Amino acid sequence: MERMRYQKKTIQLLLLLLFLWVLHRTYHFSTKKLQRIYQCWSVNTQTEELKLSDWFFPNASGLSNVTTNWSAPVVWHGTYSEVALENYYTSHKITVGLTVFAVGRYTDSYLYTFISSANRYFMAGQKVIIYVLIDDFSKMPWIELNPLRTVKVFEIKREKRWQDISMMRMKTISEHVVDHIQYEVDFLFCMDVDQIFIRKYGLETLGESVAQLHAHWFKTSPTELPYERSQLSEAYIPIGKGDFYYHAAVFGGTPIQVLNIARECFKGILKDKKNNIEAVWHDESHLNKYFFLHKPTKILSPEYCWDMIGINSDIGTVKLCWAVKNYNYLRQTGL
Ligand code: 5GW
Ligand code: MN
Repeated sequence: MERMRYQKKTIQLLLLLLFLWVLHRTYHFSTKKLQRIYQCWSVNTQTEELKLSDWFFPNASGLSNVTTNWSAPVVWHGTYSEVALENYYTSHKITVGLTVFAVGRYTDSYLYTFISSANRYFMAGQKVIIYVLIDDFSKMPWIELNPLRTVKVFEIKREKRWQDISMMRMKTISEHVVDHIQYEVDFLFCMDVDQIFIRKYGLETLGESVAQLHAHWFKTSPTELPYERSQLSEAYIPIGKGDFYYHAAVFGGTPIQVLNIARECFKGILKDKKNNIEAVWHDESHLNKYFFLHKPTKILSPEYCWDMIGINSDIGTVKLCWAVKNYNYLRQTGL
């Protein structure tokens, strides 16, 4: 009798474990998901959603054209209230992701400065996960991180053609967003490694889908922009069409939007490859086509990705700048 009861209990326990296992397989629990469910429940008790007018002041800067014709803000230094943004995000905790690729000689030349400057300036005060996609694990530099920062390193295959290194990023990014990034962060940026953060790159840059004005083309009229002009390419934009020329060195948004950007760009790249075409500026041409068809909800001024070689009176406060190619000595000077 006693033995039978014991067996019954064991079976019940096994069934319970099986049930939990099936539940876990089906729903793939993650703390981020549970947090989201909790946020949905508690949405009525929390303060309201952040409105554009709470933090964005287009007239404050004395600049013109800081709102696009589809009502997206073009964020320049001086157009936003850091205090309003920080107040809001104090009660709405977020995690921000940042992907960066380092392949071949770019690892030695740029990765250390990119990560250590991001550690200091990228989303200072917020939780950050930096995703490093590298072709050689052994080249990963040792960097001491500040609190709230995590680095996750993934090994990727090295492409033979240099054009493919930057184009295949789109495929790799989408795979990683699907596999794990979507469960880990609220916003995601994807950046080139050959850049250095030199000031706070903050909450004002976050949005559903974020595009970066290219430092060399932000004053050029649309007809002159270096879009892909061959009708045979998926990246084709007719002369006279197009809004801005965006730089592929920085783009971002929510993980789902980034997934869409990366997937669509990669689709275009593949289709062109099948037709033996390569767009004039590779992945950047396809990114420009994507943002032509799906307007970004936020645009960053060239201060957020500036080429220091150019002198320009419009550029006041540079946050991120292009690294000089082969700028290796910064590593020794310890920036
Ligand atoms: C090397 C030579 C030509 C083009 C690309 C590469 C290259 C790019 C490389 O050897 N290793 C590498 O990791 N990349 C990744 O692709 C870096 O994250 C780099 O920032 C990104 C885009 O390539 P860039 O920075 O050379 O492109 P541009 O448009 O800034 O010159
Ligand atoms: Mn670059």
